[in-house]
Amino acid sequence: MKSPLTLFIGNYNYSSWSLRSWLVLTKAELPFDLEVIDLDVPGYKDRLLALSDAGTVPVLQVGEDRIPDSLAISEFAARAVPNLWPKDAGDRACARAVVEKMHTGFEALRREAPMNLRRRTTNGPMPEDCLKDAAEVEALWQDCLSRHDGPFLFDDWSIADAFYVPVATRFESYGLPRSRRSDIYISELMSDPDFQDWEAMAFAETHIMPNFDAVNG
Ligand SMILES: N[C@@H](CCC(=O)N[C@@H](CS)C(=O)NCC(=O)O)C(=O)O
Repeated sequence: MKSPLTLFIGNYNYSSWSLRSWLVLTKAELPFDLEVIDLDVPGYKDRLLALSDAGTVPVLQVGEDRIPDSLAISEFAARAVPNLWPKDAGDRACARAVVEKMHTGFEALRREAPMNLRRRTTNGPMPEDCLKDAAEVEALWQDCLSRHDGPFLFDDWSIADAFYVPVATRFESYGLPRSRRSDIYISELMSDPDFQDWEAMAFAETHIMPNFDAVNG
């Protein structure tokens, strides 16, 4: 039977915003159908623009309505499953702030180290502005982790962790320097069975985006 929810995503290997929404819906245990749209192939933008004015994925179809944007999709899921955000009001506010920081910031890290799950490179030092962003991410993780017992940013898994999973993969893909504490957190995120399911789909997928594969190559 067709589910009332359909999540439209980009390629498993490259689409970090899709991964975030997929993880949130998966953790919420909300049943949903999935449609993958190959990015950067002829006609792909028209397909995206037919789904939303933004012309981006992810998009969640809910009956007749469509929700574009990973954060809006996360908020939709959290209305059905409130414990996707931390219970404590202060923690919940902080979690929203760190999600917002990821949603709008760390531009150099996103540009210079795009998510590319199949990628493993140690080709020399990454650009200075990218390393600066990575250090800022680490400081943010350190701050959250030091105020909680772990293993996640706000103790139990939350939307905040979903937003930093693609960042954790960038540390792995581009060999970004990190502290022991960050390394433990990254390992925690990478060993999550749901993430591993997604990663397996990325490894099985054959679509290639040469421009992304060439960044800092
Ligand atoms: N703010 C949006 C960003 C979405 C976004 O930029 N998605 C990328 C894929 S990860 C995309 O659709 N790109 C379309 C394109 O490259 O034309 C969100 O949080 O969902």
